[in-house]
Amino acid sequence: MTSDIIKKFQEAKLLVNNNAYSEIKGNDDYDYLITELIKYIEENENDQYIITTKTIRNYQEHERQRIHESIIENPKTKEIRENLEMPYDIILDVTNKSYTDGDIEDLNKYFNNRYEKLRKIIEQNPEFNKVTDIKNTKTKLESLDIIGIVNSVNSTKNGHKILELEDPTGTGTVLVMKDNEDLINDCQTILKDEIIGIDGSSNGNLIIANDIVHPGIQRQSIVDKPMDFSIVFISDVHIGSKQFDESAFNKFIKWLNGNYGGEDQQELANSVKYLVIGGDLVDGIGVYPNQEKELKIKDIYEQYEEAARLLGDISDIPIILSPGNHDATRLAEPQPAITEKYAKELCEQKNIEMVSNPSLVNLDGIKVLVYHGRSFDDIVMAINGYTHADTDNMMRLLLEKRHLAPIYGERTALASEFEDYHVIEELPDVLHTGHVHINSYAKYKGIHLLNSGTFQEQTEFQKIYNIVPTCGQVPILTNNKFKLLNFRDD
Ligand code: D5M
Ligand code: FE
Ligand code: ZN
Repeated sequence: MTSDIIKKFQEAKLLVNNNAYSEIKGNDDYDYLITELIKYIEENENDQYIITTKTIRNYQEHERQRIHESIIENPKTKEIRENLEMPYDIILDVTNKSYTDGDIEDLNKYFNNRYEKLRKIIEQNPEFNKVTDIKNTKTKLESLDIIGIVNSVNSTKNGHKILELEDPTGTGTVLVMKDNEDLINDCQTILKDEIIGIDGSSNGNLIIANDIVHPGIQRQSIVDKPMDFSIVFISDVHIGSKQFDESAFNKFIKWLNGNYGGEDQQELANSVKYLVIGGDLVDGIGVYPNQEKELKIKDIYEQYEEAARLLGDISDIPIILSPGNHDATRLAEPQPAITEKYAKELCEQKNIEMVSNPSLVNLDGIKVLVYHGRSFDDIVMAINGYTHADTDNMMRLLLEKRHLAPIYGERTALASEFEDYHVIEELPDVLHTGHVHINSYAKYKGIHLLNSGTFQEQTEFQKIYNIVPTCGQVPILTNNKFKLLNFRDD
């Protein structure tokens, strides 16, 4: 039986050898590939009549070159950018600050540091300054303020809530009465290991809560910082994955270079001064069981080479590149920046600034806190009714808790450093996250909360979890306004 593949080539007076046949047959969309191959041969290798794997390589290289040429920067965009100043500085990067060898002593130091940093922030609350040590709450006290780390949150059979709090002097049990609806509601989103303040009284045994105080945001009047340019945010590109949507990514770069979309879109592209990448640039290897089957590029070095080839077309705006859980760096957070060991070409690209996860950067006056967002997995597990699509709510919570990954010891591996770098000490203008592959935008107390989605189509794993990614949609902050561009055809 002659296969339809062979037939199609025969019609074009072409033969196909065994290796090329197997390769074509293994392609998800071989009809398209055959049509393209025939076209390529007619136009470029007219003297050939046998298709070999070399012909396929030649075709692929030719395609790459064609796409590359259509992507190269528009002269107008180039001229505009040459006249723009693009100053930036890294306010917080933990890459070379990591000293842990992971013993228990470090863990105590780590939690003490978390406690001290957040206590200072809670104490800035004007109604909260005379803090009682928890060890001194075992007598009757009409009024007290304590600050502690949450060891546990439980419900009683009568519908009250019991919080176990700990400070460096001891532990205490806090009762939240069920008729205090606001507080009971607040308890729904309190997480293990976060730091809170309690305003209340003590009956000598239990502390009765009047109010729960979060570190939160004390800013009184919030005004947008001046911004007459645009910042583009992406993450979760997953280069190397079979599901990486290269066509959408190429269109994105083409747009960034002023060569895609209408006049408005070109104008928008011309105003872009920075690109921030929030992790999972590549798909990595061995990140989850059986990942091999989902990989188009099975070698980590080659994945970063491919990333360098794709990002190489963005040549004259600074790219801030922070890692995620699929990147080749320590998995435990804070994750040091990706290094030359795995990503030589990217590190050599002069407009790429490798930073840690998390990190805080100042882009011409706009402070961006970049955090990949692994802790969302833990928050989704811990809070009833939250899904991976609720990043705007989860980002609000993180800001109220002033901590990027409150829960210790679950899916988010946290290195027990001497210092807790996930505490949000300095408030940003933008909190940029990724990881969930679903974009979102909200503004909260003057801070832009932005999740940048993905360039990876739905994977088998995500099907099981019913995670529907927003693939190829790119958020942009332009003059303090949010815009979303779609680079998918469908
Ligand atoms: O994450 C891709 C998506 O999969 C994102 O929505 C989070 C989700 N995800 C990743 N790991 C887990 C685990 N362990 N449990 C539940 N959901 C998860 P990515 O980091 O790109 O693989
Ligand atoms: Fe991802
Ligand atoms: Zn991720």
